[in-house]
Amino acid sequence: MKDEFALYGYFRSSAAFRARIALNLKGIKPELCFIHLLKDGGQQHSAEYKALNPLELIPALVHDGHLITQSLAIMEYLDEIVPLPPILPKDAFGRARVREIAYVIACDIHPVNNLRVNQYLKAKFDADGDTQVAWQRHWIGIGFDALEKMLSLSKDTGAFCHGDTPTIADICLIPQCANARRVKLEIERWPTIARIEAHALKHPAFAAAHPKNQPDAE
Ligand SMILES: N[C@@H](CCC(=O)N[C@@H](CS)C(=O)NCC(=O)O)C(=O)O
Repeated sequence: MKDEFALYGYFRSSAAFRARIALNLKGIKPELCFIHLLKDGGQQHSAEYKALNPLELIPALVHDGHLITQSLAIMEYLDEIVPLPPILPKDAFGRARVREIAYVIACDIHPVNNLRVNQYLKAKFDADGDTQVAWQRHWIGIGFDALEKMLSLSKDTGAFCHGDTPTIADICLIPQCANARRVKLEIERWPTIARIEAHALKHPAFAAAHPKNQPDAE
């Protein structure tokens, strides 16, 4: 294995933010390929990018010529090829719990708020910017209300979502908090989430992956 990694991403993309955190935690420095989601009608729709990734979404990770899409698959792949530090707990219950939290975000909250969903709301239903923001606040709010209960009521919640070290749950949660802040939700409404976010952002792997610290940040 030559161990050459390339990450296709965009500074503001929360799914790419997830991939960046996981790569940082594993000590992998990929070549960064920037796909601007708004320029040129969305570079994710360019012929060149579509040829690489037919999903027309980011992130995409290329490792020694192998393409891996879907941030959750990327995280689990990285955990398999670089086991330390682990981002999944050792026990089956723990793994189920962190996947549960990660999936609330990656499967329930994030997809309905994606750029292409907002673009469709505008194109088909004439939803203006304020309506799109209200839509996002609604779905993030419902998801975070549930997550706050799940996290605050569990004895397994520690400094991070599960214990005191970062897992895929935190890797999904922190980028979703950034999205929540973009639509002016006050994270303090959810004290456990706010506490975990503040703690995680002090971790170098999370801080370095933050949108504001990316070379393509605007
Ligand atoms: N389930 C995918 C979601 C990927 C995704 O939706 N990425 C967004 C950015 S966060 C995107 O590329 N959006 C482009 C668009 O909607 O056209 C994953 O977890 O990787």
